[in-house]
Amino acid sequence: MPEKFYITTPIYYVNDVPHIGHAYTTVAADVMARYQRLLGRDVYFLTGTDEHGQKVEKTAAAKGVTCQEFADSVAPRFRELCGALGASNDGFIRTTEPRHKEAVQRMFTLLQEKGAIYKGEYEDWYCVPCESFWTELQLNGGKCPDCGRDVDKLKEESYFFKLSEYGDRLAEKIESGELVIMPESRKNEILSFVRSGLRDLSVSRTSFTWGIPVPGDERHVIYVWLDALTNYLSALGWPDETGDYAKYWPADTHVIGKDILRFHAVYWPAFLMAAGLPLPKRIFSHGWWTKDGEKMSKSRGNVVDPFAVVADLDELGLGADAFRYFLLREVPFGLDGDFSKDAMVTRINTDLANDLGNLHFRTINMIEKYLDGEIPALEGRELPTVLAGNAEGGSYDACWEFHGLYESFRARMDEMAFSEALQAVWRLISEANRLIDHTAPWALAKSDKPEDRRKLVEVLGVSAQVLKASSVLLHPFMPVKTQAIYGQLGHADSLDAFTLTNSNRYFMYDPGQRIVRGPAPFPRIETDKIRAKKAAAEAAASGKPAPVSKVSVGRDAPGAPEVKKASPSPQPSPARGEGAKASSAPAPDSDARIKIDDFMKVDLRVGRVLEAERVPKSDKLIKMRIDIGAEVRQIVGGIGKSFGPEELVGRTVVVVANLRPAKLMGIESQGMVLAAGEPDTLMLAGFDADVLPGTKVK
Ligand code: ME8
Repeated sequence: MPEKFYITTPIYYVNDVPHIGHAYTTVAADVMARYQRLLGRDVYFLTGTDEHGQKVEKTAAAKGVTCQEFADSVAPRFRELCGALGASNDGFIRTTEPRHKEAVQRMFTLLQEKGAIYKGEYEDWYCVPCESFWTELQLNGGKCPDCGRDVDKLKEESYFFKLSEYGDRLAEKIESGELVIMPESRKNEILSFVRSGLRDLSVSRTSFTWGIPVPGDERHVIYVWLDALTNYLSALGWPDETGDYAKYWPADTHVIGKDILRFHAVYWPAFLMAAGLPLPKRIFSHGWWTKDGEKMSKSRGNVVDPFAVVADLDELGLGADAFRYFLLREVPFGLDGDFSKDAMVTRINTDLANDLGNLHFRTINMIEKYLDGEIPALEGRELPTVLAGNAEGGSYDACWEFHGLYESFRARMDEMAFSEALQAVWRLISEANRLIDHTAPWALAKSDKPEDRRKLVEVLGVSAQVLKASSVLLHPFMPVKTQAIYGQLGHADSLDAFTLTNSNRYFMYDPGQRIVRGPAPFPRIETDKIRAKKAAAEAAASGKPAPVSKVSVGRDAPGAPEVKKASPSPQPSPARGEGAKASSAPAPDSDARIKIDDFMKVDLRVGRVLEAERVPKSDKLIKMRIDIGAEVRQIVGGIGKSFGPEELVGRTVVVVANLRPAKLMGIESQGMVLAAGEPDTLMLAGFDADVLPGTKVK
């Protein structure tokens, strides 16, 4: 029998539409659920909607609909959010469902039977939006300490839960680790709150009606938090203690935002203790997202709509996976983060399009081109010793330590340190890319020496293994894209059913496995193009002429005399003075010599080739996108007889950055790449160590 794993998100209030905060919790819980499935566990992943309470009652009244109608209109949006984000939830609970109402009423009577609830009178300060009572001392300048709004003095008959009796036991359980609260700082916060003394808690209301009635005393509705928290049980069929409840309770992890920690880490375990039910094992409280440095709110109008973000990314061929990756990579889980589109684009372009995208592109293309599409099996060779002795600079040995990677990835994932777990995989991806740079398989492929052939096979075999390892380990984060990469490595099985066991073996290939070519998984986001397109669309809508975009400035100017500058045949390097063309270089004392000032006019920059593709109907021209630090240039070069696109991607080159743009076969070239030699034996100018793109060459 596999071990079980029960994970939950909070149930979201229908009073609000889904926003990035909800998306964040759902994605984090989904990644954990998928990771646990990868480990072979029997997972139950629950999410849902919280539909009772005074706020819902007020909103529904304002809209002139019944509370149920209002809830019915909003709840499906949260269900759709799961779909849009690729969440793999096994259950979705709504608190207006009969199964939930029955469970909440049973919880209430059970607490009464155990003597944990008594009737009394309540008088305190009440915050309507937060649905919380506050003592005089807790108020912040007379306002609600949570939301800062006005509070009202309320007195009402109420049922109370004897929370004050559970403080010591609760603190013990938290201290002993029986109930884990993460991160550590949050645990300390809760411990000091518990130790400061707990007051009995009002668990019923008579001031509104939209809730679950107290059994036998229907003037009271059950406190919305007792109602809401019970969803974690009702979704498993409790009070029936067989079936899913027997299988999955207690929860292994409740994922929540820091705003609702106290309800989960104090009230919920106290209710469960009083009811004689087992406590959840772990509560992880994550941080808060702001937008461009500001708190998100409807009134500010800066709420990030996750549906819109996913739709935009879908249009770019990236889908929800890129959003999921960004959310969990950008901010260490547990800390606060700030959302901006620029940060998201940078993250996606750097990590996904460049690093992982390059490894994918080069591996697939080179195996196809040099090894006839067959993935090397590297059979009988131990991973850690593959290529031993061929290391240059000793940096890429780490590449083979799948075992080490697996251990550190697991350790990070187990503690929900998603960003760090991703960084562990990215170290491997970078090592593999560096390995390709150092060993230059495109050069090895041209050699007749048997040791070069062996090296070629090993480099590409290892690249394929790294790509496979990455697609498996990253599957919980990017389920769609990793499946696509995995499929291109010739696997027909679903990664959803893949089980990781503690062995290196599954990253190895058996002979005969073949590449199945497919589209690039992570197209680069061209912000310039998007802006231009948007401006054109806006202009079209307003009937005005489209503004000249940054991308198109001066490009298509008719008659611009610059064809020569972006000549498809780069000039030979004067420094080397080799070859037929070099012999036509001016004599040293000729008047044609230039002054240093003239040379300094040429802006030479270090560039890194991000993408490369052949220009259709040309055997010579290659269109590249080259990162030159401040921007990405499209450059068309006449180097196609010497290099294939896969040999160029990832290469560091020298770019003439201040040439006027020119068109080659109708395609704009915004600079020139330096190379030397004849068209079919060109060598690219480069450096003997890594240099950052954008660095000036002088
Ligand atoms: O609190 N950044 O529901 P809710 C990060 N119904 N996460 C955020 C966020 C932000 N800016 N805003 C919201 C409730 N969240 C109750 C829960 S559970 C028994 C009842 C996330 O719709 C975060 O997970 O207000 C937070 O805990 C949750 O949404 C609150 O959702």
